[in-house]
Amino acid sequence: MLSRFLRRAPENFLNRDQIQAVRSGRRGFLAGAVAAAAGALATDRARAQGDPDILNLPAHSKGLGQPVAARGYGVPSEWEKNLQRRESPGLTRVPQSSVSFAPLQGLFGIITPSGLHFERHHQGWWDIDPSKHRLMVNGSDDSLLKRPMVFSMDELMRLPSVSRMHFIECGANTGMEWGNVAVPTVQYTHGMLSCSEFTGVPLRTLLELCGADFKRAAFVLAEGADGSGMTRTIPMNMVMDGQVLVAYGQNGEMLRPENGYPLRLVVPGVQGVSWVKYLRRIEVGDMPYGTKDETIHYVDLMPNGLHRQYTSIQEVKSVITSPSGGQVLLEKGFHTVTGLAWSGRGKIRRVDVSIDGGRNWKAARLEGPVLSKCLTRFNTDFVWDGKLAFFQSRAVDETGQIQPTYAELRKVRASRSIYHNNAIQSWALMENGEVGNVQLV
Ligand SMILES: Nc1nc2c(c(=O)[nH]1)N[C@H]1C(S)=C(S)[C@@H](COP(=O)(O)O)O[C@H]1N2
Ligand SMILES: [Mo]
Repeated sequence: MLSRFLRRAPENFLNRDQIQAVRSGRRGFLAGAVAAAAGALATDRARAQGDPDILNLPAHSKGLGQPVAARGYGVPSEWEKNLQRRESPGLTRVPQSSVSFAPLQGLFGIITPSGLHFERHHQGWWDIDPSKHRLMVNGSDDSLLKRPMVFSMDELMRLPSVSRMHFIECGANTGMEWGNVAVPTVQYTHGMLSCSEFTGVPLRTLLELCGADFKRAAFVLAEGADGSGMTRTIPMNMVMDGQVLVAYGQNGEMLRPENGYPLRLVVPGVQGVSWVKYLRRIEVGDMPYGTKDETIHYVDLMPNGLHRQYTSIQEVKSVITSPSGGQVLLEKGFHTVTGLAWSGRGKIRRVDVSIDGGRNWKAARLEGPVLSKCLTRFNTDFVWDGKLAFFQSRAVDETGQIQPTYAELRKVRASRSIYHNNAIQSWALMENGEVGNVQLV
């Protein structure tokens, strides 16, 4: 139950007076919850002896519950209503070309429930009739691919499938932080990030079926069926190792419409824009295509004034999701600090956590499983003495890449970027228990 108080969304902030009321009124309750969870505090005897919530039998212990299959498709508890994808009003100009952020502050483990998966649409989402959906595979000329083919969903789903757990992160995730505007919560700083088990057919299998000339074909173009004209170039070497999937499954069921139903590309480790949704065409070519979304969007303005295009790998990154901005620690004493780490280059090797703004670091526990190009959950112990603290996490991946500080990142990238920010995030824990977004220089 302690997490109930820690994991409050911004819409539900308490003001200082309310926090004080909670502190004085429910002290015993909170202390007991911590003791049960962590075994770190003595049980509050007075509470155990006098709390009506344990002494009185509630209605649900005395009557009949809901009938079986009252809901054909299950939904979360009424009590969890506040955990929602949310839009940032400041970012939304047109509701069809927008983002909803995943509520990272309230999630456990590494899988994002499909209904909370972030959404990024350039032209709105569709619920496409799968019986009418087709995938065409062709070559930019006939010598690059011998047998152009058109697949129905049924034909694709009869082919041998694989299931893999991977994160997807929009290249613009954490973009506002370049400008140090102190976005209030982790939902809005890092919530263009999700992780699912995806099921589908390796793109390589389809290209083999169609007789692609793998010696000359160096790139593929992926095209979506929505009006955004979402097309991206993907290097053939990524396809050849079998990791790129033409996916129809997400967390054990079909993709959600918002996430590309009935077919999307999965490009592990690569920024979200390459994971083309409503996938309708793959073209094999011998050079990069230079489409709209790789020339005017998702490019990085470098310090020397040049634009960097075709950035694709999402570099090693991590963030503490609890405690994080907008949450309030109601009690001194034991707390668990937890967060997520990921790298587009492979597995997470280590995550260090600092509570003093990066002066001292301690290796966190990796909860496991630790998978390649997948979110990794970490946690560590924290005993709060009521003083100001600065939380940071720093991830290291299996290739030895270390997550940079803002000072290090800005040295290489300057500060006019929007995209590809993997800097170490800092949260300040104030003496009144409130946690806020800060950048330390
Ligand atoms: N067809 C199509 N594919 C698309 C997009 C889109 O608007 N249309 N958005 C891209 C972007 S920018 C991102 S970050 C991811 C987001 O995937 P999600 O909405 O499933 O989270 O999808 C990518 N694929
Ligand atoms: Mo994106």
